[in-house]
Amino acid sequence: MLHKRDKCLSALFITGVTCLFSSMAHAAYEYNLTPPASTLTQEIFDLHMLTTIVGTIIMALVTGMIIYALINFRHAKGAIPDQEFHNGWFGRWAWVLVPVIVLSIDLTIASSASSTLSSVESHDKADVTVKVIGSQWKWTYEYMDDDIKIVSNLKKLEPTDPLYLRDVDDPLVLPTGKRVRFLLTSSDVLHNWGIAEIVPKKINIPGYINETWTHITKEGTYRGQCYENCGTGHAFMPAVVRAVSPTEYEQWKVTRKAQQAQAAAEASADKVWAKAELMAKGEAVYTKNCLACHQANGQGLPGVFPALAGSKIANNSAALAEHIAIVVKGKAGTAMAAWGPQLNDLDIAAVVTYERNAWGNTAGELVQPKDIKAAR
Ligand code: HEC
Ligand SMILES: [Cu+2]
Repeated sequence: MLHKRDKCLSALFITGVTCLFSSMAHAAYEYNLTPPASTLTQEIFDLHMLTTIVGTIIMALVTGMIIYALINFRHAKGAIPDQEFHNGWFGRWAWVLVPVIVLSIDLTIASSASSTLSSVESHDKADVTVKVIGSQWKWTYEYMDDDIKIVSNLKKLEPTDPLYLRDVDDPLVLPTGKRVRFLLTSSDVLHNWGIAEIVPKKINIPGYINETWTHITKEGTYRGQCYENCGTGHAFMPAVVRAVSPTEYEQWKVTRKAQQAQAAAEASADKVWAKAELMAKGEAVYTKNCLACHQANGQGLPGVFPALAGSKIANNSAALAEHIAIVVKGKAGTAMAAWGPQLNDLDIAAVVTYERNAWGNTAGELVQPKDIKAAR
């Protein structure tokens, strides 16, 4: 017959084991870290596996010894504590052996960890350098050796879509098999860029450059997000990288540069645009850059972002200059950024025209690229 205390102990043990296994069942769909797709994240992954395995073995040994002792040396079985333990050879050497074992395990992990850490912090020469700029609430990527700039905005998807809040309109494109350096910074508040499969996250600090790197080993699309709570739109700035073969990357660069050159030529031509053209372009520019704050219906968010529908600037014929000025130069100390450096004359002319004619606004003017050029 079981002693009362033993009954208690076995009940506790069974509850513990049941809890452990039921929580494992819940997490069955995701046991481990995201599978790595770069040399650096592979190193980090291996270090994680090493520590997990060492930890698991130690846990199994210690738990096993405790359980063994609980069962075999229990009072009910008539066990008597060994008063002479410290006088035997094992009792004497245990005080030396235990720290030696612990230290050697520590040093195994530490040497691996310090070599991984020095890889993370390495500044070797890179084949491609990309400046990653965080801003509320999007990522801008500038290729430092090529005249290419990508603005990655959240792609609007239905909540039922598997990629809801995880996809962008224009992802960062990178080659596999090349060393890529990232220079991280921010144009407003703290952001934090990283993508688990290919690059550890690092913080984006305004006025400061942080550096990290990758060497992607597998083609594919990799997704991360902003990891620093950066305001109300924090959840709406996913980071997406499309990794392609070096040849495909070279082709992509050529096409991309041609597209950019065409857009720039279009924007700088002293062409007079018709209302329909400006409105269509303006809506696209608005959706991409302004909608996150001023909202699709132009109503903004009361108390945070002003409504543009019926606004005393956007819907007032006397305030056209003011409207252009706030879009080009922004408003210091508020979330309204200067769009002058980010958008070309045509984009700004189009979006201002759009705002003055959409959502029931009747200010009505058509703004042309030359008006923006004059206001810069
Ligand atoms: C990050 C949020 C944010 C984004 C994105 C943004 N704005 Fe604003 N905008 C603001 C805030 C905040 C103000 C109010 C500034 C102030 O206090 O006067 C503002 C003010 C304005 C105003 C003046 C409205 C009024 O009645 O006072 C206009 C016009 C405007 N924004 C146009 C734009 C355009 C065009 C874009 C896109 C190219 C844009 N905004 C993108 C936050 C934003
Ligand atoms: Cu952010």
